[in-house]
Amino acid sequence: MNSKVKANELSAPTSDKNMIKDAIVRHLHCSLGTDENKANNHAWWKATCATAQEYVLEQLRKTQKSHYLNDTRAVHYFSAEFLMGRLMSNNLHNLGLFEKTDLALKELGVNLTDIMEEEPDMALGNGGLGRLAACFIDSLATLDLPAVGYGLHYEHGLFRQEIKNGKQIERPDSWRDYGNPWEICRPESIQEISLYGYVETKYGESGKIQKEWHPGVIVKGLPWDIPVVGYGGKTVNVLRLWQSQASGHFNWDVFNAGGYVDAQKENVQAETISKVLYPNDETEAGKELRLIQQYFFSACSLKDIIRRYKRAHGDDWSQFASQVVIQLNDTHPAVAIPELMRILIDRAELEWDEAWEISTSTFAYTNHTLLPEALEKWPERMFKKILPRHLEIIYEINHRFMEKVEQKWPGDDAIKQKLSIIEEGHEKMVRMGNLSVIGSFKVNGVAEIHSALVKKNLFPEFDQLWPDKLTNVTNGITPRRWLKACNPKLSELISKKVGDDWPLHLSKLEKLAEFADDSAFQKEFMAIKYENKVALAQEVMALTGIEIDPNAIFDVQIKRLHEYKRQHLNLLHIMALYRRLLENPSYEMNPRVFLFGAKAAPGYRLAKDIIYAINQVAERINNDKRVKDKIKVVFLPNYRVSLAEKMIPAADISEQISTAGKEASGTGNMKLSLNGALTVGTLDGANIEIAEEVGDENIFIFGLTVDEVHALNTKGYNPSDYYYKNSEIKGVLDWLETDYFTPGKPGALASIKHSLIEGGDPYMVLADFEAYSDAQIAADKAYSDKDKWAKMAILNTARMGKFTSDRSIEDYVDRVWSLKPCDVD
Ligand code: 26Q
Repeated sequence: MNSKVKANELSAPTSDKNMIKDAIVRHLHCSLGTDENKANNHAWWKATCATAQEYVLEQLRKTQKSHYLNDTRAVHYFSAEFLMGRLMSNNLHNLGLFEKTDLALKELGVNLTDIMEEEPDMALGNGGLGRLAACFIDSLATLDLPAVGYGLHYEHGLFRQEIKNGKQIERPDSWRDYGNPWEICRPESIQEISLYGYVETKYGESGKIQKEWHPGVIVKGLPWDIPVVGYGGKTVNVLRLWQSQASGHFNWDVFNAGGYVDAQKENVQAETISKVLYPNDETEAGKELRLIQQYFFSACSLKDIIRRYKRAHGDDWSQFASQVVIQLNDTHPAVAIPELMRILIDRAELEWDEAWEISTSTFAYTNHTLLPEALEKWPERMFKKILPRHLEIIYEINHRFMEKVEQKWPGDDAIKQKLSIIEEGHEKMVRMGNLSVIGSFKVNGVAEIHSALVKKNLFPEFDQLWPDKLTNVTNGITPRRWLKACNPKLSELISKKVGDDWPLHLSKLEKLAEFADDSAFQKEFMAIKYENKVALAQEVMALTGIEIDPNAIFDVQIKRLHEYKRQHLNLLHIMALYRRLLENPSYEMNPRVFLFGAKAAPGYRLAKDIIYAINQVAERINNDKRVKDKIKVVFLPNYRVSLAEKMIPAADISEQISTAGKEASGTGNMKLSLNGALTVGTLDGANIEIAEEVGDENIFIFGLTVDEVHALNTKGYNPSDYYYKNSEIKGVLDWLETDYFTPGKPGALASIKHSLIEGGDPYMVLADFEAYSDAQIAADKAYSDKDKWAKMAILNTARMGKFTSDRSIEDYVDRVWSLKPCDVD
């Protein structure tokens, strides 16, 4: 997009505090059947949401009218996950109603920040990929781009984590138990989709082969719309989430065979489809229900898009690809590719080539991982059972593609094997990554290094076949949620210095650099950090009973638990510091609080062991008087978007310590740096671009590079070398085998040592340990110089402009989508 984000004057809605006040009271009375005296916080929250929703729905109506009248091209963001978090604060900020609502409630004797706590997180995602989708739809609406988010209306989002005796327990998440005030049910747009059954081959009049799929089951998809409010409150797009229901079609065959109860059972199964979000758990891979989920929401969404297209264009398919672009968020919705082909060929009766041209001009695919074990594959047998016609189409796509490969590399069977959608082996598998690349017109990675590795290592032959297909769009985050809403004090200070349009034009933060050396500004900046730390300390006390000192360094590692993210590297370093303090009570270091937030996939044993180890080490250190509070370790349970919003503004240090080449991008790294935390990180994912922006002097980079990791692997990596050569490494690893941290249970933490020694340390924790320890010493030294630290923190905030998700979306518009904004009003 050439036009920069337009100066989207905060169109203060023509409402004032008194109207809001009246509306809240009206909703207490008329929607909730209570009154100002009886209402509890939950009722106040609901009434306030309903009030905001009045403004939201008015803009939604205008937006939809405007998109319809202009017959605009739109992007359809297909994602199995949208990690929306709470909506009230964000919607009020984006509508420009936050202050007015705050005042209105104050006059009613109610505190807005208190009632915000009533809102459950909408946790319909695992982590980065799901939150990215949420940031992107915020930016799309903010940039007035016609867009629809499509996903699943899970009854239960990501599990709620409890910690019992140091261990993770999973509990069901119930985000809609008392009703969700933002979502709108749309029974008028129900879709029906088919599953199972068989394919009949028929011969048409002209001798043309026709395929007819006779499904075994039909399931209904009921859409729920969540309005997505752009900043400035003009465009309101929708996030449409599908709930599965049993279709009214009674299965008479089953009934007549005497299986009345079985026929009912089918109803239960239909409703299971959207019951629960799968945690990203490799041990759970290949589950039938997960493939059904993917097909269910992809097929419902495609039908919805086609219904809307036909309303304007009838049976003329020639304009489809110029009106519709579909972005596949990873391979999770890739089955949409054969589904569109099926509709075009079996239903619209187009010729293959025409259908393929339309289809491959419609889809684009974002890759989020290089880890081979995370690339989606489905057993061919399972595919055939659930989607028999789609498997046939996939074979046809593959057959035609193999001819192309033969032309390019005649006689080269190794390349054919590698590029084939079908993986041969004792069990044939359908490779969703290959299908996605072959079926899309663009493929992007999510950070420069990641996209380079996608080209070089993951899909090099595809890059040779289609040199313009693979591209990069570096991830971003919405500054509305991740600075303005979550860090109001810093936001106010920033607005005083650079003006108040930085949430729309994040590069305006650059101006803060002029004040980086200004000691008065440094004091103000760090005073806000301190206040945020005080607030977090209160939260930590309430959640864990652990007392932490806001004067200590707050060192934060918050992300899903995975070996490649190396929470255990952080832990081993904490143990090493503890050891140094015990051996030398005058060991010099600034007091530091290590804060963790992480969920482990329920079946990921070592990840759960690492959580347990963090909690056991915390227990021992926090209660050891000899430490004199120089180290505190806190594991905050149930890390989620709303907890991130409290931790990020209070962080001094951001831990971004993945093995180089493993973290595709990271987005937490951007959020923390934007809020003035300094990164201790490897040259991985977007850390590299963050370092480029903030400058090497304002970040603590350490460890092996991608090339060095590769070289060490080639040479042969032997973790025992580090164990025997570095007495500190040996000390802490051996410590894990004692009962020092698990009284009475020696060996309870041994699995971590074993994974690093006998297990071969696949993520090179030991190889990076010393460099990490040195980086931490450098960070500690820097913190001792208060002015220097303040300057570095300010420069981090000042130089994060690149990482607004508005920029990411503009890159998608330029490099992938070719979209135009559509004015509303
Ligand atoms: C797969 C199969 C079965 C069940 C679940 C899954 C599954 C679910 C979610 C697999 C992966 C995910 C999520 C992946 C993810 O969050 N990736 C992250 O995406 C971010 C946004 O691009 C990046 O910043 C991170 O680097 C990347 O790890």
